[in-house]
Amino acid sequence: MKPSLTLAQDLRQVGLTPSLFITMKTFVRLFFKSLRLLLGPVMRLWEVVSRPKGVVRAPAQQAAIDAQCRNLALYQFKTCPFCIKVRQEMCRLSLNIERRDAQKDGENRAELMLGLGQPKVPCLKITDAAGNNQWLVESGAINAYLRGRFAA
Ligand SMILES: N[C@@H](CCC(=O)N[C@@H](CS)C(=O)NCC(=O)O)C(=O)O
Repeated sequence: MKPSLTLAQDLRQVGLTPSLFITMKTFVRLFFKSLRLLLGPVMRLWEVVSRPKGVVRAPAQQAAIDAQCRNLALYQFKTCPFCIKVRQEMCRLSLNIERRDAQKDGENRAELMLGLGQPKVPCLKITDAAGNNQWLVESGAINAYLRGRFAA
């Protein structure tokens, strides 16, 4: 990235040269990327180990809930702790909701950007009978919605 003239002037005011700024930015990006690479497998393992037991329903009741879940989709990142929190709730409530990776899959990310206007996850896409979509964010709000709609 080539800093603009005004940015370069702003940087000089705080005692940074453009090249030092770029070096620092690259270093910070690398640091967070390494952290994600290291913590990712740990988070995934923790998710598997702490996965709650799902509620067991009569087959007809589960089939009815599965049908309702077809109108829902969770946009998520694999190792985002807030997404894990929602996935754990989905397991607890035995909800077969489609999970869409919005981190690596460009098509899912584009859909999320179009619907929500920002790449924020977790995000639950709720489609009503008329085909209208609601984009629900905040893990706590998503879990409250799922519990309110599906908890026995
Ligand atoms: N308070 C929110 C926090 C969600 C959040 O911070 N998500 C991060 C991923 S862990 C995100 O969407 N970041 C946007 C991005 O990385 O572009 C919640 O509970 O859902």
